[in-house]
Amino acid sequence: GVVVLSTLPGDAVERLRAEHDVRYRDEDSSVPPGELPMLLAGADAVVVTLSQRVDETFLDAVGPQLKVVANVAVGYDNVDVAACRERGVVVTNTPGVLTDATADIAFALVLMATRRLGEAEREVRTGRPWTWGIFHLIGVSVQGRTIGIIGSGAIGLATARRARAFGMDVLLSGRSAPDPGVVAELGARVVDLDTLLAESDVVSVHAPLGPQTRHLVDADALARMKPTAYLVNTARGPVVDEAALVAALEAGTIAGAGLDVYEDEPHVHPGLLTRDDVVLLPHVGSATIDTRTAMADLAADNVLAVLAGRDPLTPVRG
Ligand code: 8YV
Repeated sequence: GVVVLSTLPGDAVERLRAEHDVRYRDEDSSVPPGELPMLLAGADAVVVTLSQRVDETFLDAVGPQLKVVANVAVGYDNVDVAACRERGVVVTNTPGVLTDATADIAFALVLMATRRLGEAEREVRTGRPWTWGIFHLIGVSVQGRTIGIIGSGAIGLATARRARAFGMDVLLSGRSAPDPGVVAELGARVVDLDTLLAESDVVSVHAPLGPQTRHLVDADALARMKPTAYLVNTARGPVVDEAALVAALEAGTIAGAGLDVYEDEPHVHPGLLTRDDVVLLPHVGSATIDTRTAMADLAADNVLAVLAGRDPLTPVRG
C-alpha cells in the first residue's frame, strides 16, 4: 500500500486509491516517532513533505518492502538519500513544476527589500501617521543594478530571467555550469562566488542544501558583500548562517535581506523579527494552488510509475 503523509491538493490521492490501498494522513506536520511504526509498517510507497525526516528510523519503521519515497518538494534535504539507495529505495522529488512560482517569490523579495515594501505596508496598516515626502520610505531602484544568483539551477535561472526583465545585470555562480545558450540569453557572466558577492547589489540564494552548501553564506561571505547590497534566500535556511546575517545587518555591512526560509523553521532568529530592513515570509515559495496541485500530481505519478515497475519520472540522483 501507499502511505501519504502530506495534504495533497487535487485528485492525486484518488488517483493513487484507484490502483492501491492508501493510508492518508492529511497533515503537514512530522509524525511523532512513536506513531511511525503504526502508520508506516508494510508500505510499498510513502509520500512525504519537507516536514517529515526520512532517516534510518523511518525506513526501519516502513520495512524492507518499501520501493519509493516521493518527496512533495524539489529540495530533498529531509531525506537520507544514501540510506534509501542502500536499501534499494527510489527517491523522487518535484522539480520543474515549482520553478516559476518560487522564482516569482524570489523576485518579489528583491522588490520588497529594495523598495521597503514590508515596512511601507506596516506603516499604513498600523495607522502610523504618514505624508508624502521626497525621502519618505525611499528605496533603491533595481534597474541598472546587478543581481548575483548563487546556484544556477532551474529556479536560479528563472529568477535571473525576471531580474533581466526588470533591467538588472546578472552574475551566475554554482556547482554546475549553466547552458551557454541560457547564459547568452541572460547576457550573464558566470563568476566565482567571491566575485559574485563583491559585485552584486542583490545576492539571491538558489543552491540546494547539502554538506557543501551548509552556511555557504557565512560571516566571511557576508563581509564580501557591498554595504549597500541585499541578500535574498528562497532556497533553504541553513545555506545562510542566520546568526552571521543578523550580525551583518546590525553592523550595517549589508543593507537588508528578504527571506522565505530559515535555519530552524518555523523558528525565526529574534534578531531578524525586530528589523525593518528585512522582509520575512513563511516559506511560501511554491504556495500557489496551481503549483501545489502539480507537485502533488508529480509525486503521485512517481509512485504509480515505480509501483507499476516503470521508471520514476523525476528520480533524485544526489
Ligand atoms: C515546498 C520547497 O512547499 O520544493 C521545495 O523544496 O521548499 C517547497 O516548494 C515544501 O518543501 C513542501 O514540502
